[in-house]
Amino acid sequence: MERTFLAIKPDGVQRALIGEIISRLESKGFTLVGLKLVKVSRELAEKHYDVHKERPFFPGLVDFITSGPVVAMVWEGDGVIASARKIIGATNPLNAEPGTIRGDFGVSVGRNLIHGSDAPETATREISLWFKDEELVNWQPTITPWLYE
Ligand code: RTP
Ligand code: MG
Repeated sequence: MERTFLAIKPDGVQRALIGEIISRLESKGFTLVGLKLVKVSRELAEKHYDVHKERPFFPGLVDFITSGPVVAMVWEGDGVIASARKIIGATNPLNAEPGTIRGDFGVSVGRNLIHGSDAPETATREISLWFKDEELVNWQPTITPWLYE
């Protein structure tokens, strides 16, 4: 089954939205297979956002991601990469639909609460960047037959 990397950014942690955010993914029917609270190093932040390193917002983004604890997660399920991006909503919370995490809780692009991998290749890369193999748990919830045919 497909896996994605999601991270609740320092603003989501500071605003006490960890439970709310996890709850949305959990009740959708996705399975949490990796979870930890991380004080992100500059090296990890720069690697994670490597694709944006030439962009003007890159230094501020790295400062922000390293400014406080981040909740790093791996979620599993059919189509979880694209579906999690929908649940998260558009990058700028002012453009994100109500009902999405960013649409319901955010007002600014630089404080958009959560990261989600945007494609299978980035999901694979980000999962291995943030987690060791032994930190991921292979399990299936007993409700699986009630989620999938
Ligand atoms: P993310 O990678 O954090 O999940 O966000 P995303 O895919 O929706 O957006 P992306 O284009 O990958 O941008 C990464 C993060 O950079 C910040 N950003 N700031 N000031 C700006 O114009 C600007 N543009 C992007 C955002 O925090 C965005 O989440
Ligand atoms: Mg992105």
